Amino acid sequence: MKLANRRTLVVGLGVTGLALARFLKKKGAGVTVTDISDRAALGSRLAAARAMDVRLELGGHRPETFNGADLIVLSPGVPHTLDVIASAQAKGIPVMGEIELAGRFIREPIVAVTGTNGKTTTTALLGEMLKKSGLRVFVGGNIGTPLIGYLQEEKKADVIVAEISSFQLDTIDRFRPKVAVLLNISEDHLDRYADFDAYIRSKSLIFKNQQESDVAVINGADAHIRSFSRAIRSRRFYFGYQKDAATEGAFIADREILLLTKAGGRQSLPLDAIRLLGRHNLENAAAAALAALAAGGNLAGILSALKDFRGLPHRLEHIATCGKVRYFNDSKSTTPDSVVRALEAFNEPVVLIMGGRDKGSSFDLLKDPVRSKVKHLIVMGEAGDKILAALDRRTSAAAAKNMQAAVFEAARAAAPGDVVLLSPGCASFDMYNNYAERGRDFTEHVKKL
Ligand code: UMA
Repeated sequence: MKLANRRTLVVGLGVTGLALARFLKKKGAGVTVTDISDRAALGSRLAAARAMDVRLELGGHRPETFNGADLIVLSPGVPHTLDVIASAQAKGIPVMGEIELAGRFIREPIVAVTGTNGKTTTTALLGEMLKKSGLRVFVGGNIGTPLIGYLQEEKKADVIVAEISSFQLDTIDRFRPKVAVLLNISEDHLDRYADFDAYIRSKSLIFKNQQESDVAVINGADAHIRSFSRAIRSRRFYFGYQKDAATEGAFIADREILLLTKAGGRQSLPLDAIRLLGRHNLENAAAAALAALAAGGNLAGILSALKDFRGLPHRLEHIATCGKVRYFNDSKSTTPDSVVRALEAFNEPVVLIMGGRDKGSSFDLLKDPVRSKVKHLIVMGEAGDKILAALDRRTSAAAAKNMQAAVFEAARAAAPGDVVLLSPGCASFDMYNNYAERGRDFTEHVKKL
């Protein structure tokens, strides 16, 4: 793909936009970066872009700029359905996302991980498994380091592990991962997609360009994934709790994860080697192990990574024990389904803090788990009333105006032996810049107890 002297337009000046501008400049392209935000909101990203000597068009997107480009590259947070983009595309101007552009230049095999929940944990764990198997690994994508950044690195990798979001999949064309992992699908981002089916279609795109020689790692019990899995061309490995003798994959049993292949191969990972909490994390571990084997990892490396991996911040993170009450920060939980998974990790009574900005999901699936596990529910943020309306009226519940009040109320309601869990099931943007800020706020108030 020739980029030298082409007029390229980067849309969005976040971490992706900056990495794109750097890459395109190095390739000799003319680069304009446009962002809907104004200078004041862009802060240090503006200074970084200025240092790169690119044309900047801020505070809005001008149709003339889009129509005058030879190539438009989108950041994941920019909906590809924007009028300015659609009309440039209608004029024949190529439009692609960062992942597609990176995929055109990366020569190493890519292992791509997607799913509604668990993709960051699985990506990080998989990266460790491959590293401990002796491979040189680059880990990037939605996890925080744009994939295109790999092309600027001096050090070359044997394999690329990429967390891929549905937003990133929406703008692929030829992107073809050697191994593609789809963990699960539940309602999410319904504020950006027309409906749930459109979101499912977006997730299925991870397999779109795979061929027979590639590998798909799929959740065998997920009905949404099953609805299209027969159409996948690559070799399918299933993971989950249901053992199916006819399939290759990972079966989670009482004491071990069994890795089974059609050729009769049978390897075992003892569950007591896994430090992560919750059933969902056993699924993540099983998926990561299968993907690691498919990408050239070995059992010793997989086991060693499982033994060392203690999870990521803001994901069922044990932050303190106070008065024999254990406090967990699960701020990364931004969907109702992830709250259900977090609750499954505990046998103790839970005081649950939920709420934030609603992404259009239904909270109905929380009714039974909350009734059986939650002794007191505290809601906060914009979605508070919607959550309460979806739950059993008999649930003991209160509303809190901010995190400090929520933590105070949780400490009051909890008895020795209970768990206090922040698992919001919503986005954070009504009160915070991101989920990490929300998790840190929770942690600070808990530490003050
Ligand atoms: N913008 C426009 N026009 C628009 C919309 C946005 O110019 O119509 C601008 C914004 O003003 C902002 C910039 O775009 O300045 C931000 O771009 P971005 O939202 O793509 O953010 P990045 O900083 O580039 O981060 C993105 C991912 N963000 C999103 O998908 C929303 C990061 O995932 C990812 O880590 C990073 O690229 C590197 O790949 C974050 C995320 O929340 C963690 N992802 C979602 C999730 O996990 O659920 C999908």
